[in-house]
Amino acid sequence: MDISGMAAAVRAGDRRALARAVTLVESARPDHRAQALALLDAVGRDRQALRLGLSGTPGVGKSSFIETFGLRLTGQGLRVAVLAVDPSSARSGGSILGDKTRMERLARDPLAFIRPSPSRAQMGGVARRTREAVALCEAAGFDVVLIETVGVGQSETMVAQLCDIFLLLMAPAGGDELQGVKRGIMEMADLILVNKADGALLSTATRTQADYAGALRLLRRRPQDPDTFPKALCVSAATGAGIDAAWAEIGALVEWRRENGHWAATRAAQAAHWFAEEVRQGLLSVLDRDPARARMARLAARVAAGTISPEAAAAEVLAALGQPPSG
Ligand SMILES: Nc1nc2c(ncn2[C@@H]2O[C@H](COP(=O)(O)OP(=O)(O)OP(=O)(O)O)[C@@H](O)[C@H]2O)c(=O)[nH]1
Ligand SMILES: [Mg+2]
Repeated sequence: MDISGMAAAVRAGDRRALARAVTLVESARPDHRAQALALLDAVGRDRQALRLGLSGTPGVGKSSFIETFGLRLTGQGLRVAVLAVDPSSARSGGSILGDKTRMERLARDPLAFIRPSPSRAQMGGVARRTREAVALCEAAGFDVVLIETVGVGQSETMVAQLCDIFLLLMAPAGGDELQGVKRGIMEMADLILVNKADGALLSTATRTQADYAGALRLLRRRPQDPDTFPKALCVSAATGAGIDAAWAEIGALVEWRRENGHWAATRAAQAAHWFAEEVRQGLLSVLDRDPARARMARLAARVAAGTISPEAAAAEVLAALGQPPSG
């Protein structure tokens, strides 16, 4: 494969080259891995996009929002990349079909690039693939990279760790449902967007937005926020209401964070996090390969049979890896 040619094409913003490049970083083949690292090195890290995370439960309107919001941005001449991150088990075939039709216009827009999530369930692999896909989109000169994830499990925490601004899309709901929103997820949000604020749902959406605004005020203040953030707003992916206001709020928050050093500090902290995480994953992967894997299987049988204690068996595996038992 001509890596330097591919790198040049990605840097020139060629979307087909970008699609091939993302396929390369997604590949699990060891020879592809080496090429992927060479490619990432060749495209450089000198360009930055605004990384927007977007999360929300199935059916809340993520795809519809991305279509409306993305078209609004491309309408201003901005180049928008959309990456989806989903633990594959959370995806039904129906939603993938739904995505295609709900983002049809954005998918055809020459200023947009849409990449559905790969069918790989393992979270560590997905996190790395997404980070590398983001880096490729930045190298390709995209202004905004939207990272979408469905609101289940660890994928939200992962996306929050790799975006500059985290948007939480919510449905209009009664007070009881609001109680059910996990605090940890609320704490990650920079903006809560109550979608479907249109037609018969408008008044419920407005009440829901006020409820979330109240709930956000009860959370501990974060250093990376100006006084008025995090915020809750109403939007409608269907009518476009509130979409410009949401973009303006994002812009204001980005500007404040840049001026106050939080933008760079957050990116630095995220890089440190992923560095440690890669080391951790790399160490853990040793256990999935022989000889450790075979040794563990042998010892597991003895542990189950009660002929060796779990602790002694673990110490034996660690010793074989040259590690003292952990204290
Ligand atoms: N009234 C109204 N309906 C909406 C709006 N946005 C989305 N919907 C509808 O809500 C349903 C789900 O929308 P999607 O955009 O597919 O939602 P999603 O969050 O991408 O769903 P998954 O991909 O399954 O997680 C569809 O029937 C949409 O037409 C909105 O702003 N107003
Ligand atoms: Mg969708």
